[in-house]
Amino acid sequence: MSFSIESAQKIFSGTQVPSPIPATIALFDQLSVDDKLALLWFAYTELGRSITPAAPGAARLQLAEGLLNQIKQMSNDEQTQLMRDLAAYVDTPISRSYANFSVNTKLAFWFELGELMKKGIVAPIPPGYQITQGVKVVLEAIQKLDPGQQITVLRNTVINMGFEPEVNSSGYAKAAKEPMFPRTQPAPQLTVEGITEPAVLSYFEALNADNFDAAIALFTPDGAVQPPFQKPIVGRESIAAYMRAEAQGLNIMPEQGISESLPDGSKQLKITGKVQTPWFGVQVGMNIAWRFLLNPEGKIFFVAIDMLASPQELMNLRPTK
Ligand code: 45D
Repeated sequence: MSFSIESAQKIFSGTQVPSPIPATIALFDQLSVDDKLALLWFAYTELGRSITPAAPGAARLQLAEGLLNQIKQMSNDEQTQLMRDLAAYVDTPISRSYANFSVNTKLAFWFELGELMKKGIVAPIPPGYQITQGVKVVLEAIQKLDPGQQITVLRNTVINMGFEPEVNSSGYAKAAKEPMFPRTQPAPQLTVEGITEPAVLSYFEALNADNFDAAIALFTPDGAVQPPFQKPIVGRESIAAYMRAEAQGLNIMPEQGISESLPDGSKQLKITGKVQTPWFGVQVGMNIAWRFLLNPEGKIFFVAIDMLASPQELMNLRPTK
């Protein structure tokens, strides 16, 4: 029996609702660079309030520390220029080092920069800045999203910044030593209405314990994970590297699902529920779906993680045929 990732990507496609997130990011992308920085500042002064105080401390800056010290020594004009270069993907040595940071280091870097801006150590949004119509439109689009979608927009704009000489297409190969989000609570006991498949339940339990070795053991050697709005990450090694970098400290709270057996003995499952990121803790619950394809031996060949377009979609579990 042979599966293809392409066909796996399409499972339960009839139950999916288009997400407003790419459209919002497309609006953001059209802004001028100063408008982008201003937009992020306004959005962040709202949303940033719900960043858990413990998170940035736990996500120790590591690689970003040197860069931040360099920035503190700069003049205000140089600091503004550096932020513009990052947001406009200009090829500079700093934009290149930034692009090499892991996602959590990028977020921690901006978090710290935001703190330094508030304290007046790093140049703020220029005092005479006049909000433009474009910025208003994007802010309104962001306000219409649910909180889980709002932080995703913020995150995705931040991780796209900087300059990457060549696109990193083969799995997940960022060299960075990752910041840690230590667990303060043991993994909860899970029950997922409608789901008894051991590999799937073990997958959730392993992630809730940051036990990524246990998680990848549940996959076939050619298995794949497709994160929200990304291409699949293929193979156990790449999945493990990706998860160590990006899945630490998540609270995975699957609620309900459906499971369908296919004629060849494989199974497809769709499960909906909530996920919390260590950055926002209990303050923001993201509405998420997992679409699993298991081989006849019960190993995970494919799992797509989708951000749901609306909370109503949590209930949207009608079978495909
Ligand atoms: O430019 O099953 C300033 C996987 C100035 C694994 C600023 C997963 C101007 C498998 C305002 C200072 C990982 C896929 C900038 C599941 C400026 C699996 C700063 C899913 C930039 C379930 C801005 C996990 C700042 C998921 C500081 C879905 C912005 C995780 C900070 C989602 C933004 C996590 C932050 C998300 C955003 C985290 C901290 C969406 C964090 C978002």
